[in-house]
Amino acid sequence: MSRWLKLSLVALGAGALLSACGDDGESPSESTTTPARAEAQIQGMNSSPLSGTATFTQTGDEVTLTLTLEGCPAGEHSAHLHANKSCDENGDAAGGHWIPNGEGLGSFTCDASGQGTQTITRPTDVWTIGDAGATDVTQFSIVVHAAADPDAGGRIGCGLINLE
Ligand SMILES: [Cu+2]
Repeated sequence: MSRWLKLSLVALGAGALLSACGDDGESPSESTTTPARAEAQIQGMNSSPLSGTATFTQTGDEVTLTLTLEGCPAGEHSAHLHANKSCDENGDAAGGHWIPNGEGLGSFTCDASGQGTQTITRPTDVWTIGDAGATDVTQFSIVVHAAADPDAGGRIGCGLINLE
């Protein structure tokens, strides 16, 4: 979080410098805005004690997802972006995968203390944050499964991806 803040401040500083040096020829351009950020609070589904956070941050032309879980059954799990932005009905309302047969976030392991993390980076061709385009992750949900891919098993966690 503090690293993010630092980066943002640096970006702001650079922006200020640029505008200070530039002549005002270029209208208030798309002001190389503060990089977008989105977050999902993962809640346990189907009586799982799982909880956690999925954070998407954009740096340049890449978006990085950091998934941090607690209360996660020890062993291998998988997660995906699902097409519907809903976690109703124990996560079933999230529907199928966004991008059929795709947008798996890989398999990862939760340790004996119930903690697990996964970090994935995709180019902005695939993921964007809050631009309302077809690749905008804030129109989806993230679902954590009981087992690893490809037979991911039941839905033990779900969160709605919201713009921060
Ligand atoms: Cu899934």
